[in-house]
Amino acid sequence: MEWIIKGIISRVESKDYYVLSLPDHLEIRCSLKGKFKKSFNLKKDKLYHTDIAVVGDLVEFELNADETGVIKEILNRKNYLSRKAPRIRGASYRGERLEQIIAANIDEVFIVTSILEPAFNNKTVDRFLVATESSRIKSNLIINKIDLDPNKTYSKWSSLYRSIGYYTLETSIITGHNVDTIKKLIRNKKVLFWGPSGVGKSSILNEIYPELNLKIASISTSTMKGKHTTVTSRLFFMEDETYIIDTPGVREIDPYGIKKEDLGHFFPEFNNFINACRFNTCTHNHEPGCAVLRAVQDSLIPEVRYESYLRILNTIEDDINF
Ligand SMILES: Nc1nc2c(ncn2[C@@H]2O[C@H](COP(=O)(O)OP(=O)(O)O)[C@@H](O)[C@H]2O)c(=O)[nH]1
Ligand SMILES: [Mg+2]
Ligand SMILES: [Zn+2]
Repeated sequence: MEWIIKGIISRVESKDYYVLSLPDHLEIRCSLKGKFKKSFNLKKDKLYHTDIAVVGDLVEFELNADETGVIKEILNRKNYLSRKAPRIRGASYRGERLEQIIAANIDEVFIVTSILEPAFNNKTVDRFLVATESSRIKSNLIINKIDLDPNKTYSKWSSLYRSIGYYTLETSIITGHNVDTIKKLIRNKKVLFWGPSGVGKSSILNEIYPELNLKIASISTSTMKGKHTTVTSRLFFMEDETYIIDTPGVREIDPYGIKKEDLGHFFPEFNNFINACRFNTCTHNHEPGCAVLRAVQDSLIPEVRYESYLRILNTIEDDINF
Protein backbone atom coordinates (compact mmCIF):
# COMPACT_ATOMS: atom_id res chain seq x y z
CA MET A 1 0.00 0.00 0.00
CA GLU A 2 1.41 3.38 -1.00
CA TRP A 3 -0.68 5.61 1.18
CA ILE A 4 1.73 7.86 3.05
CA ILE A 5 0.33 10.02 5.82
CA LYS A 6 1.98 12.47 8.19
CA GLY A 7 1.62 12.53 11.94
CA ILE A 8 3.37 13.85 15.02
CA ILE A 9 4.75 11.59 17.70
CA SER A 10 2.77 12.25 20.86
CA ARG A 11 4.11 9.46 23.01
CA VAL A 12 7.01 7.04 22.97
CA GLU A 13 6.06 3.66 24.34
CA SER A 14 9.36 2.00 23.63
CA LYS A 15 12.09 2.05 21.01
CA ASP A 16 9.73 -0.01 18.86
CA TYR A 17 6.34 1.61 19.44
CA TYR A 18 5.17 5.18 19.09
CA VAL A 19 1.77 6.83 19.35
CA LEU A 20 1.09 9.42 16.67
CA SER A 21 -1.36 12.29 16.83
CA LEU A 22 -3.34 13.06 13.70
CA PRO A 23 -5.87 15.84 13.04
CA ASP A 24 -9.27 15.55 14.77
CA HIS A 25 -7.70 14.06 17.87
CA LEU A 26 -7.09 10.75 16.18
CA GLU A 27 -4.29 8.61 17.49
CA ILE A 28 -2.52 5.70 15.90
CA ARG A 29 0.02 3.28 17.26
CA CYS A 30 3.00 2.75 15.00
CA SER A 31 6.05 0.59 14.84
CA LEU A 32 9.28 1.75 13.32
CA LYS A 33 10.45 0.56 9.95
CA GLY A 34 13.36 -1.82 10.29
CA LYS A 35 15.87 0.46 8.57
CA PHE A 36 15.91 2.85 11.54
CA LYS A 37 16.73 0.14 14.02
CA LYS A 38 19.32 -1.31 11.70
CA SER A 39 21.17 1.99 11.34
CA PHE A 40 20.77 2.64 15.08
CA ASN A 41 22.46 -0.65 15.86
CA LEU A 42 25.11 -0.20 13.20
CA LYS A 43 26.11 3.14 14.64
CA LYS A 44 25.98 1.98 18.21
CA ASP A 45 29.69 2.43 18.76
CA LYS A 46 29.57 5.98 17.53
CA LEU A 47 26.18 6.83 18.90
CA TYR A 48 25.86 9.95 20.98
CA HIS A 49 22.16 9.93 21.76
CA THR A 50 19.67 7.49 23.17
CA ASP A 51 16.65 8.10 20.95
CA ILE A 52 15.62 7.23 17.40
CA ALA A 53 12.37 9.15 17.25
CA VAL A 54 11.06 11.53 19.91
CA VAL A 55 7.92 13.35 21.00
CA GLY A 56 7.25 16.21 18.60
CA ASP A 57 8.84 14.51 15.62
CA LEU A 58 6.95 14.87 12.37
CA VAL A 59 6.87 11.49 10.67
CA GLU A 60 5.48 9.80 7.59
CA PHE A 61 3.79 6.49 8.08
CA GLU A 62 1.92 3.79 6.23
CA LEU A 63 -1.36 2.44 7.47
CA ASN A 64 -1.69 -1.28 8.12
CA ALA A 65 -4.94 -3.17 7.64
CA ASP A 66 -5.37 -3.47 11.42
CA GLU A 67 -5.29 0.33 11.99
CA THR A 68 -1.77 0.37 13.30
CA GLY A 69 0.97 1.97 11.26
CA VAL A 70 4.61 1.80 10.28
CA ILE A 71 6.79 4.89 10.49
CA LYS A 72 8.73 5.21 7.23
CA GLU A 73 10.40 8.59 7.57
CA ILE A 74 11.33 10.91 10.40
CA LEU A 75 11.38 14.43 8.98
CA ASN A 76 14.18 16.86 9.81
CA ARG A 77 13.88 18.49 13.22
CA LYS A 78 13.59 22.26 13.42
CA ASN A 79 15.16 22.00 16.89
CA TYR A 80 15.18 19.73 19.89
CA LEU A 81 15.61 19.96 23.62
CA SER A 82 17.95 17.58 25.37
CA ARG A 83 19.88 16.87 28.51
CA LYS A 84 22.50 14.37 29.52
CA ALA A 85 21.00 10.95 29.91
CA PRO A 86 20.77 10.02 33.57
CA ARG A 87 23.64 7.95 34.86
CA ILE A 88 22.22 4.47 34.54
CA ARG A 89 23.90 1.29 33.58
CA GLY A 90 23.86 0.78 29.83
CA ALA A 91 23.28 4.46 29.13
CA SER A 92 26.91 5.32 28.82
CA TYR A 93 29.60 4.41 26.39
CA ARG A 94 33.14 4.29 27.71
CA GLY A 95 32.00 6.24 30.72
CA GLU A 96 30.79 9.18 28.65
CA ARG A 97 27.22 10.24 29.01
CA LEU A 98 24.83 10.18 26.10
CA GLU A 99 22.38 12.79 24.98
CA GLN A 100 18.75 12.23 25.86
CA ILE A 101 16.30 14.12 23.68
CA ILE A 102 13.28 15.40 25.58
CA ALA A 103 11.27 16.56 22.56
CA ALA A 104 11.61 18.09 19.10
CA ASN A 105 10.09 20.93 17.07
CA ILE A 106 9.28 23.29 19.92
CA ASP A 107 8.43 27.00 19.59
CA GLU A 108 8.78 27.92 23.24
CA VAL A 109 9.61 26.29 26.55
CA PHE A 110 7.92 27.28 29.79
CA ILE A 111 10.16 26.52 32.71
CA VAL A 112 7.80 26.03 35.61
CA THR A 113 8.91 26.50 39.22
CA SER A 114 7.13 27.18 42.49
CA ILE A 115 8.08 29.70 45.12
CA LEU A 116 7.35 27.18 47.90
CA GLU A 117 6.53 23.49 48.18
CA PRO A 118 9.03 22.83 46.67
CA ALA A 119 11.03 25.96 47.47
CA PHE A 120 12.30 28.07 44.57
CA ASN A 121 15.83 27.06 43.62
CA ASN A 122 17.51 29.54 41.30
CA LYS A 123 20.45 27.20 40.63
CA THR A 124 18.04 24.61 39.27
CA VAL A 125 16.25 27.23 37.17
CA ASP A 126 19.57 28.30 35.69
CA ARG A 127 20.41 24.75 34.65
CA PHE A 128 17.11 24.49 32.79
CA LEU A 129 17.75 27.86 31.18
CA VAL A 130 21.21 26.82 30.02
CA ALA A 131 19.69 23.73 28.41
CA THR A 132 17.03 25.73 26.54
CA GLU A 133 19.52 28.44 25.53
CA SER A 134 21.95 25.88 24.16
CA SER A 135 19.09 24.37 22.13
CA ARG A 136 18.29 27.90 20.92
CA ILE A 137 14.69 27.64 22.05
CA LYS A 138 12.94 30.66 23.51
CA SER A 139 12.23 30.12 27.16
CA ASN A 140 9.90 31.73 29.63
CA LEU A 141 9.74 31.34 33.37
CA ILE A 142 6.68 30.61 35.50
CA ILE A 143 6.87 31.04 39.27
CA ASN A 144 3.81 29.19 40.55
CA LYS A 145 2.11 28.83 43.96
CA ILE A 146 2.42 32.50 44.83
CA ASP A 147 -0.66 32.03 47.02
CA LEU A 148 1.72 30.36 49.50
CA ASP A 149 3.93 33.45 49.71
CA PRO A 150 1.99 36.43 51.13
CA ASN A 151 5.25 38.32 51.69
CA LYS A 152 5.91 38.22 47.97
CA THR A 153 9.46 36.97 48.25
CA TYR A 154 8.95 35.71 44.70
CA SER A 155 9.11 39.26 43.33
CA LYS A 156 12.86 39.37 43.95
CA TRP A 157 13.25 36.40 41.61
CA SER A 158 10.83 37.57 38.98
CA SER A 159 12.58 40.96 38.82
CA LEU A 160 15.93 39.24 38.49
CA TYR A 161 14.88 37.07 35.55
CA ARG A 162 12.98 39.93 33.90
CA SER A 163 16.08 42.11 34.15
CA ILE A 164 17.97 39.47 32.18
CA GLY A 165 15.26 39.48 29.55
CA TYR A 166 13.27 36.36 30.33
CA TYR A 167 9.53 36.69 30.17
CA THR A 168 8.50 35.78 33.71
CA LEU A 169 5.02 35.17 35.08
CA GLU A 170 3.90 34.75 38.67
CA THR A 171 0.98 32.35 38.87
CA SER A 172 -1.34 30.53 41.22
CA ILE A 173 -3.96 27.98 40.38
CA ILE A 174 -5.58 28.67 43.77
CA THR A 175 -6.29 32.32 42.96
CA GLY A 176 -6.18 31.84 39.20
CA HIS A 177 -3.58 34.60 38.93
CA ASN A 178 -2.16 34.86 35.38
CA VAL A 179 -3.58 31.53 34.24
CA ASP A 180 -5.39 33.30 31.37
CA THR A 181 -2.18 35.06 30.44
CA ILE A 182 -0.47 31.71 29.91
CA LYS A 183 -3.41 30.53 27.82
CA LYS A 184 -3.10 33.55 25.54
CA LEU A 185 0.66 33.17 25.34
CA ILE A 186 0.66 29.58 24.18
CA ARG A 187 -2.09 30.01 21.57
CA ASN A 188 -1.03 28.65 18.17
CA LYS A 189 2.37 27.61 19.45
CA LYS A 190 4.09 24.33 20.10
CA VAL A 191 5.09 24.64 23.72
CA LEU A 192 6.77 22.45 26.26
CA PHE A 193 6.32 22.67 30.03
CA TRP A 194 9.48 21.73 31.84
CA GLY A 195 10.69 21.90 35.42
CA PRO A 196 11.11 20.10 38.71
CA SER A 197 8.38 17.74 39.88
CA GLY A 198 5.57 18.94 42.11
CA VAL A 199 5.72 22.59 41.02
CA GLY A 200 2.32 22.47 39.30
CA LYS A 201 2.99 21.88 35.61
CA SER A 202 0.09 19.50 35.13
CA SER A 203 -2.17 21.55 37.41
CA ILE A 204 -1.61 24.67 35.33
CA LEU A 205 -2.26 22.79 32.11
CA ASN A 206 -5.48 21.34 33.51
CA GLU A 207 -6.53 24.82 34.59
CA ILE A 208 -5.96 26.23 31.12
CA TYR A 209 -7.57 23.31 29.32
CA PRO A 210 -9.92 21.45 31.68
CA GLU A 211 -10.66 18.98 28.88
CA LEU A 212 -7.03 17.91 29.08
CA ASN A 213 -7.65 16.21 32.40
CA LEU A 214 -4.22 14.69 32.33
CA LYS A 215 -5.11 11.73 34.53
CA ILE A 216 -7.98 10.65 32.31
CA ALA A 217 -5.76 11.00 29.28
CA SER A 218 -3.29 8.52 30.69
CA ILE A 219 -6.03 6.06 31.67
CA SER A 220 -7.50 6.07 28.16
CA THR A 221 -4.24 5.19 26.48
CA SER A 222 -4.09 1.94 24.60
CA THR A 223 -1.47 0.34 26.80
CA MET A 224 -1.16 0.86 30.53
CA LYS A 225 2.39 -0.33 30.60
CA GLY A 226 4.68 1.77 32.72
CA LYS A 227 1.89 4.15 33.61
CA HIS A 228 3.32 4.98 37.01
CA THR A 229 6.96 4.85 36.12
CA THR A 230 6.89 6.60 32.77
CA VAL A 231 9.82 8.85 32.11
CA THR A 232 8.65 10.11 28.76
CA SER A 233 6.97 13.32 27.69
CA ARG A 234 3.49 13.56 26.19
CA LEU A 235 2.13 15.79 23.50
CA PHE A 236 -1.47 17.03 23.36
CA PHE A 237 -3.18 18.80 20.50
CA MET A 238 -5.35 21.66 21.68
CA GLU A 239 -7.19 24.34 19.72
CA ASP A 240 -5.99 25.49 16.28
CA GLU A 241 -2.23 25.12 15.94
CA THR A 242 -1.60 24.80 19.65
CA TYR A 243 0.11 21.80 21.02
CA ILE A 244 1.41 21.22 24.48
CA ILE A 245 4.07 18.87 25.73
CA ASP A 246 3.83 17.94 29.39
CA THR A 247 7.00 16.43 30.79
CA PRO A 248 7.58 14.31 33.85
CA GLY A 249 9.24 16.13 36.70
CA VAL A 250 12.99 15.93 36.88
CA ARG A 251 15.00 16.68 39.97
CA GLU A 252 18.09 18.01 38.28
CA ILE A 253 19.24 18.30 34.74
CA ASP A 254 22.68 18.38 33.24
CA PRO A 255 22.81 20.34 30.01
CA TYR A 256 24.36 18.28 27.24
CA GLY A 257 27.32 18.92 24.98
CA ILE A 258 28.47 22.28 26.29
CA LYS A 259 32.13 23.16 26.26
CA LYS A 260 33.55 25.16 29.13
CA GLU A 261 34.47 28.11 26.94
CA ASP A 262 30.95 28.21 25.47
CA LEU A 263 28.95 28.11 28.69
CA GLY A 264 29.00 31.90 29.14
CA HIS A 265 27.08 32.34 25.90
CA PHE A 266 24.10 30.61 27.47
CA PHE A 267 23.87 33.31 30.13
CA PRO A 268 22.40 36.09 27.96
CA GLU A 269 23.46 38.87 30.34
CA PHE A 270 27.12 37.85 29.91
CA ASN A 271 27.03 38.46 26.19
CA ASN A 272 27.62 42.20 26.44
CA PHE A 273 30.93 41.54 28.16
CA ILE A 274 32.33 38.30 26.76
CA ASN A 275 33.93 39.95 23.74
CA ALA A 276 35.89 42.27 26.00
CA CYS A 277 37.66 39.43 27.82
CA ARG A 278 41.41 39.38 27.19
CA PHE A 279 41.43 35.74 26.07
CA ASN A 280 38.90 34.41 23.60
CA THR A 281 38.99 31.07 25.39
CA CYS A 282 38.18 32.78 28.69
CA THR A 283 35.98 30.68 30.96
CA HIS A 284 35.32 33.74 33.16
CA ASN A 285 36.80 32.01 36.13
CA HIS A 286 39.59 34.16 37.54
CA GLU A 287 41.42 34.57 34.24
CA PRO A 288 43.25 37.92 34.06
CA GLY A 289 41.46 40.58 32.04
CA CYS A 290 38.08 38.88 32.32
CA ALA A 291 35.35 41.41 31.51
CA VAL A 292 32.60 39.16 32.88
CA LEU A 293 34.26 39.03 36.27
CA ARG A 294 34.62 42.79 36.29
CA ALA A 295 30.95 43.17 35.37
CA VAL A 296 30.03 40.96 38.33
CA GLN A 297 32.14 43.15 40.63
CA ASP A 298 30.46 46.25 39.19
CA SER A 299 27.02 44.67 39.77
CA LEU A 300 26.28 44.71 36.05
CA ILE A 301 25.83 40.93 36.17
CA PRO A 302 23.79 39.52 39.08
CA GLU A 303 26.04 37.71 41.51
CA VAL A 304 23.61 34.80 41.99
CA ARG A 305 23.70 34.12 38.27
CA TYR A 306 27.48 34.19 38.26
CA GLU A 307 27.48 31.70 41.15
CA SER A 308 25.21 29.43 39.10
CA TYR A 309 27.56 29.83 36.18
CA LEU A 310 30.58 28.77 38.23
CA ARG A 311 28.75 25.80 39.63
CA ILE A 312 27.73 24.54 36.20
CA LEU A 313 31.22 25.25 34.87
CA ASN A 314 32.72 23.05 37.56
CA THR A 315 30.41 20.16 36.74
CA ILE A 316 30.97 20.19 33.00
CA GLU A 317 32.63 16.96 32.07
CA ASP A 318 34.61 16.52 28.95
CA ASP A 319 31.73 15.67 26.68
CA ILE A 320 32.18 14.04 23.36
CA ASN A 321 33.06 16.79 20.92
CA PHE A 322 31.47 16.88 17.53
N1 LIG B 1 -0.91 26.14 46.83
C1 LIG B 1 -0.78 25.78 45.54
N2 LIG B 1 -0.65 24.48 45.20
C2 LIG B 1 -0.53 24.16 43.89
C3 LIG B 1 -0.54 25.16 42.88
N3 LIG B 1 -0.37 24.53 41.68
C4 LIG B 1 -0.27 23.21 41.96
N4 LIG B 1 -0.38 22.98 43.27
C5 LIG B 1 -0.30 21.66 43.94
O1 LIG B 1 1.02 21.14 43.76
C6 LIG B 1 0.99 19.71 43.67
C7 LIG B 1 1.76 19.23 42.47
O2 LIG B 1 1.11 19.65 41.29
P1 LIG B 1 1.34 18.95 39.88
O3 LIG B 1 0.52 19.68 38.88
O4 LIG B 1 1.15 17.49 39.97
O5 LIG B 1 2.90 19.24 39.65
P2 LIG B 1 3.86 18.75 38.45
O6 LIG B 1 4.65 17.60 38.98
O7 LIG B 1 4.75 19.91 38.17
O8 LIG B 1 3.02 18.40 37.29
C8 LIG B 1 -0.50 19.32 43.65
O9 LIG B 1 -0.85 18.89 44.94
C9 LIG B 1 -1.20 20.62 43.31
O10 LIG B 1 -2.49 20.69 43.86
C10 LIG B 1 -0.69 26.54 43.28
O11 LIG B 1 -0.72 27.46 42.48
N5 LIG B 1 -0.79 26.78 44.62
MG1 LIG C 1 2.94 16.54 36.13
ZN1 LIG D 1 36.04 36.23 30.80
